[in-house]
Amino acid sequence: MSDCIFCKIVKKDIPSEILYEDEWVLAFKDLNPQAPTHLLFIPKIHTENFIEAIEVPNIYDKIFNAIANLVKEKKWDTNGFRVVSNCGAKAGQSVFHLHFHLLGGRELTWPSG
Ligand code: DGP
Repeated sequence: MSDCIFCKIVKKDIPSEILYEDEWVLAFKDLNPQAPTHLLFIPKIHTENFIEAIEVPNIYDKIFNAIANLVKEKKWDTNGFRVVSNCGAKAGQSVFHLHFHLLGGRELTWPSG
């Protein structure tokens, strides 16, 4: 989508700090980090949210494998990180291209607000 900021990041029209990339998935640092580790994992194909993305074959396998592999590769502490996707404006979604936040590196409270 031409006006989608994450599509522009995929195309490298907007710079980002990329930590992982394959044919389907991109992971980069969140511009407004809420924890010492705060990455966004997105499908390269544009899909709006967690529900719309069910139309994209195997997309969750690809994203969740990318998350787990990166955590393992970076040797990040596996005791205390969170993966979350805000679905819809009422849940705090502000960019309407599916993304999963990976948050870690500090104590995380629950429930979230
Ligand atoms: P959400 O509120 O769940 O839709 O999360 C969107 C996140 O995207 C938010 O934490 C900030 C981040 N973000 C927005 N624009 C940019 C950008 O241009 N670059 C990067 N790296 N992150 C962005």
